[in-house]
Amino acid sequence: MLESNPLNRRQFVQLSTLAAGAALLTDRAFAESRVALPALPQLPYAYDALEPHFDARTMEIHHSKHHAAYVTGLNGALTKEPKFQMTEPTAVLGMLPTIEDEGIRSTIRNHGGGHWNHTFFWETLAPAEKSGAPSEKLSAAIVATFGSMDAFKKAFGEAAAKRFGSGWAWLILQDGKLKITSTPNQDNPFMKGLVPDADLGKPILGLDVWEHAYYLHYQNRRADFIAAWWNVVNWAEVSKRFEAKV
Ligand code: MN3
Repeated sequence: MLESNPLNRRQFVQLSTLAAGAALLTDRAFAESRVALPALPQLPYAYDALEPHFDARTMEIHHSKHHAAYVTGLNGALTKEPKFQMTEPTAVLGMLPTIEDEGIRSTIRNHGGGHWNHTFFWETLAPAEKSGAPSEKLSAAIVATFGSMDAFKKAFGEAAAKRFGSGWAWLILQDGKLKITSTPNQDNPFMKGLVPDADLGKPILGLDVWEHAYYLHYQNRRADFIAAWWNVVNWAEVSKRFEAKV
């Protein structure tokens, strides 16, 4: 009996302590071996850096409330679908049709799309004085495809204005060619098999035309918001995406 033998009892206690320590180490190693769940990215500029085109209050709510809610929703679904926890968000979105559970599929579509789209959006914005211009290669491709920079802006603006309700307008690369398209809700142009009336391709530039992106400052004037947005496009980043071509 352990209780009747101090030596054995001491050994037992030592062994138990070792076993408990080993279990904790295993748990920690297991937790660390997994890719961390997506987190809300920091913006590469201050909330007021895009004034007066994008006001600070809208930027703060858009990032710290709307985008944060997409991250929370996505992580809730990923916790229920452990096979995707090791996978990059872009790849998860490409695999949406393979997710059998409809509730999890639609949560990852909406919240994963929201997280991806907003992360992409923030990176393609810059303070007006740093907006710059498309690279020579991108500029040449825009002129070759749309006739001129103004014609491109007009066509993109029309796609953004025409998107009924909430959604996005996109400039994509499809088979190496530039194309303008638009998606509803938080869908995007690489959600294979899910966006029947949108062109699929690699997004180069995207504009959020959900009312939450502009309503505080522009109210119902979506056209004014679109016109203002051109002042804060990060053309260096957009050009980099175009030239990466993957
Ligand atoms: Mn948004």
